[in-house]
Amino acid sequence: MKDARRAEPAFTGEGRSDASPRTTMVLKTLLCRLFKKVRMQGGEEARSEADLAVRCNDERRSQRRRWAFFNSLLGAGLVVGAADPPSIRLELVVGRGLSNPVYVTHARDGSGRLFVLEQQGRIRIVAAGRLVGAPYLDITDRVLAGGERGLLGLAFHPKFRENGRYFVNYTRSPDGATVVSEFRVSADPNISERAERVILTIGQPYANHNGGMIEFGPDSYLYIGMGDGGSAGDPGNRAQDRNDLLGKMLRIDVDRGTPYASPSDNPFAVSGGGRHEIYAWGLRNPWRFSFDRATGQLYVADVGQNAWEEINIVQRGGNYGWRIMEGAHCFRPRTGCQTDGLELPVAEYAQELGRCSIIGGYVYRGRQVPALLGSYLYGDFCSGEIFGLRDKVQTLLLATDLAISSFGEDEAGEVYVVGHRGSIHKIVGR
Ligand SMILES: [Ca+2]
Ligand SMILES: [Ca+2]
Repeated sequence: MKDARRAEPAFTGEGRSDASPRTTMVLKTLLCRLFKKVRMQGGEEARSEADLAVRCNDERRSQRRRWAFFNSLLGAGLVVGAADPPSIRLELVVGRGLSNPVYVTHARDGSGRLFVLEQQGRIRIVAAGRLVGAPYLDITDRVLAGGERGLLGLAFHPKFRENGRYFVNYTRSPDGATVVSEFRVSADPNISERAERVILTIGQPYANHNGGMIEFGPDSYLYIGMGDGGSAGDPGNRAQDRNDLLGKMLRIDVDRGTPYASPSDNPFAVSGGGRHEIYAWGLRNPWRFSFDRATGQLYVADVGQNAWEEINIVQRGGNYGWRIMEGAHCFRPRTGCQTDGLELPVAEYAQELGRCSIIGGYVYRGRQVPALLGSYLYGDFCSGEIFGLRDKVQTLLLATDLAISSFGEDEAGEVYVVGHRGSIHKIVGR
């Protein structure tokens, strides 16, 4: 699998060109080691090969941070807006005991608990700042995990407190299809029933671009982000095909129908001309999306092919461009593409300086960092940077060493960052 070329699973999917960030990093590290060896022969104390590697990696990391900052100043896809950007830091919530976490959320039940998805197929609970030992749910036997596959999404019903219903999105073993299923809590609030009711199954032609996010909108309908199916460049042109559920934002009503109904104001629900579940289309891999809890606006971060990462405010019936466009640029054809009727992203940034894959987050509506109010927070999986978008201006807020797999909110609207190597962090002020 192409993903194996990476040091860790990425949520982008395809191989990059030969000048991929990974290749560039390896080259830089080799050059650094060579350079240091020459310096040592000139009198510096001799060190082991392993030590050289560590020192060069450290150097590379801090170089990347500096470049990220300069890049934000120079405006290569990113522009610094605020002269004095909000000062944030990460407070560690869970630092051990988690395996490949990919999401964190809350149950809308007033319990204050956080629910963490482990990619292999477990839901874990964090209560009063401590990771609960026994999983809330373990369906590792039903989940095909690795790369961009696994247990990818979790959404509690708006009336979970009364009905105990919640929903997950996972990659099914053994065939790799996407499944959206309903589960219920058991008599023990910290343990789920294992019986499931399958709501929707969507076949996947390739291992990557499975989307994964599910969330209830302010309209109480379930939104499902579907990737274009995978490979690279959307070979089947599925994102533009309104009769295919891949490459779409879907919206369904899980309180009516068997097993669901489509809201009558979905674009094709009444008029036809496409699948009735479709809400918006032309998406490549909407790995993470969220609703602004103040305005209800739907922010979708669409992962780019090999040049541009983008943020969209998605509206019903909109065509967000893929594979005709990548970000605000022609993709196929490379020049002179027909852009009539396509919705452009509200922001984009280039895949350079170690950036490879946007990880969508949340419009901040919490209380911990007043300076962030109204900013859309998001990050990059490869660079570990955390950005803020406000009034169309993107600002680098923090450079981290995390492989950021997701953001998440607690019930109060505080925002968390998920490190794929096994950590959960809360965004707080300095
Ligand atoms: Ca796929
Ligand atoms: Ca787009």
